[in-house]
Amino acid sequence: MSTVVLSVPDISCEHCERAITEALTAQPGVEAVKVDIPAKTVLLQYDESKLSLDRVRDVLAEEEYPVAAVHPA
Ligand SMILES: [Cu+2]
Repeated sequence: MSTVVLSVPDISCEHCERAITEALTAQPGVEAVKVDIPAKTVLLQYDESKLSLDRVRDVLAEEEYPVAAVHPA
């Protein structure tokens, strides 16, 4: 299991939180998603054998929330 913090500058409200949470939890291997609206970050816990960070970036880009940076948690 890996945990990362994604910086997503376009997060602004609870709608963003819901859209991101739903998009990520629909992916295989996602264990936990926690959106921090004021910090504009997403804490993501996932199984790296089932999901790649490239895929995570693609999923969020499709939702119009591009990932600006990825930090180890
Ligand atoms: Cu929003």
